[in-house]
Amino acid sequence: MDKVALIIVDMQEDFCPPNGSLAVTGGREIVPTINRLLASPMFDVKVATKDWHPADHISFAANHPDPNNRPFESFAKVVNPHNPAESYETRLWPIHCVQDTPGAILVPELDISKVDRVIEKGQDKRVEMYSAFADPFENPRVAESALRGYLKESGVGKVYVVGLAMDYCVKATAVDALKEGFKTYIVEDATKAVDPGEGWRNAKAEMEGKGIIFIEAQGILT
Ligand code: VGL
Ligand code: ZN
Repeated sequence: MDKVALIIVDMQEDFCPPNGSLAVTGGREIVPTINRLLASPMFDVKVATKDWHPADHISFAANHPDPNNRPFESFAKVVNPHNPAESYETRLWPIHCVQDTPGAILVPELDISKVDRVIEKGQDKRVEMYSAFADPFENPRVAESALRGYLKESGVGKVYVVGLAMDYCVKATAVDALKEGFKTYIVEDATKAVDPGEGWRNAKAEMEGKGIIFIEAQGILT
């Protein structure tokens, strides 16, 4: 288990300025750094993930009947389809990353020729899914994931997580990676948060508290 993986989370048009519906400030600016990481010989396995929602996905404010629901601002109570006694509060978003739409493509500047595998997530309309480790029934967590198996079969012991967004899918993916037993790093100049400032600081403190290590790209690129 001495192999090293780079996990590139959701580098898609909808998460990037200038046209993304859920554009993360500075989201596009991290692509050159991610491409430098992709070119580095230090990574044995390189995976990119895509948020890949059906048009009727539960995370879109537009799909909730309450007319007061606003993207970014509102939260909704969502029932776990596998355990109706269990429900959770989830933040509502603009319509984003709908399957086979231009907003769902990986940004063309990303050097995907160096990516070994692309994993799609968020296909089940009934569940929000931030973690790339999750299968569609993950949130709340009730099942194992395809990414985990792929990384374990590849002999990976250490993962570096980059991409968008630091306080949502990057965080959830890193937290799950740690739970799965991988030594987990975040390359902090290769990720951006939906809520910079306090959102970033809180997410970083939470992750560091769990044992996720924050580093800068120059610290690992030779
Ligand atoms: C994400 C919000 C909604 C992410 C995905 O990739 O961080 N954020 N869907
Ligand atoms: Zn999403």
